Amino acid sequence: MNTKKALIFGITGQDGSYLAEFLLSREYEVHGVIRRASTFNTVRIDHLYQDPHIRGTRLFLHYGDLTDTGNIEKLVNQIKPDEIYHLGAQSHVRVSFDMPEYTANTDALGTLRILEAIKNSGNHIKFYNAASSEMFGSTLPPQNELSLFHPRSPYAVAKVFSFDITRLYREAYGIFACNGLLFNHESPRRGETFVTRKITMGIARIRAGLDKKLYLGNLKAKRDWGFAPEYVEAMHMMLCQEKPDDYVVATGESHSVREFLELAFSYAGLGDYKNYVEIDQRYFRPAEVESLIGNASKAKERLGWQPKITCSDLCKIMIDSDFKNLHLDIIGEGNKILKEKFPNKWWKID
Ligand code: NAP
Ligand code: F7E
Repeated sequence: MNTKKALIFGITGQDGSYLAEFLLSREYEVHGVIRRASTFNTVRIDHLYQDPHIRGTRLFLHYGDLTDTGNIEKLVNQIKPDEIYHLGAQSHVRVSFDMPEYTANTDALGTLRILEAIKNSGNHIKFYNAASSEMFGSTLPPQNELSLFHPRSPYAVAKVFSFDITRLYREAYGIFACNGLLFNHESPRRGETFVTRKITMGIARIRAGLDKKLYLGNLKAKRDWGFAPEYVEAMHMMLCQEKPDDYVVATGESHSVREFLELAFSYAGLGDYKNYVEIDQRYFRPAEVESLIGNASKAKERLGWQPKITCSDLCKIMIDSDFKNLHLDIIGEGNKILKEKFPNKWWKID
């Protein structure tokens, strides 16, 4: 059998970890780029790690960084992947206001560096770029592939560059390059400072008696929240098409942060969130994206992609997981939903 090789930038992140698991389940050889850090940053992929000395190992990790052109060129030339999934980014919107230059270097120029490496290699490599619904910014919902970009953060501006440069390399050099315009997607592996995970973890900590309050920013903002394992399958589907293209991936359902809070506190049996939540100005952004609702009709028609998990399901899945992490009795509806909706799931339940 001819094993396909994938190279993942951002393999240690939420999406990278699920994508690696998915591709390994499809018999791929998976190479991932990790950053050197003084503490271990591989916690999301530790369950996938295989000793490279063992025969048949299909997961390989390489040190690298999106700001290091020579390293990227070397990895692309040495590994000779069939597919590259570019999921690496400084992905926190609020932090991008504190570190705009670093965010642009990593998220915008990082994409260009990979595309140049692909072009210069002369190899036929399919490329997936993680664009973002944040690029729509203040464009009114629902948003689809034809909606205007009006970015509202240094992160979103950098992603607009990454989107445009990916499309340009497709049109100018014939590279099989796709942009996924993914709306927010969450999971038990979501970074702990993004709002859904901050809420589900905060609730678990309150239930465990570790915290009394949860401090948040703008509760009015609306997001289209989906389930990350379903979204990484869409990335792979894009690279399996005959022609490269750009796709919105979303649920089409939108909720405010306040609604997510109400769902979460009610499921956890804590009652009114107002008894626990306080507003802290530090979590507001200099410019906000008020409302995102994705129209994923194109992904449905052309890729056959359709999500199964609703926002309420997601909230239950994440709370069950965070209760388990703190050794609390879990409520169990989230785990039941996972079993019912994914009898053949390919990822480890956290
Ligand atoms: P994430 O959990 O924050 O993971 C980001 C990954 O990028 C991590 O592996 C991180 O490494 C790596 N990284 C950061 N800076 C890097 C650098 N300078 N060089 C190399 N690697 C670097 O993000 P995610 O939620 O999985 O999202 C994956 C991608 O999709 C990102 O590009 C994000 O912007 C985009 N996106 C996400 C969503 C969403 O809702 N999740 C929606 C649309 C688009 P460390 O682990 O070492 O930090
Ligand atoms: O914020 C509000 C905040 O940080 C969602 C990234 O994956 O998705 C993500 O970006 C909303 C915003 O996600 C807090 O103001 C209120 O309106 O969870 P978030 P995000 O900014 O939408 C997109 C698609 C990406 O591409 C990004 O990489 O929640 N909010 N209070 C808060 N947000 C945070 N983080 N913390 C709060 O305390």
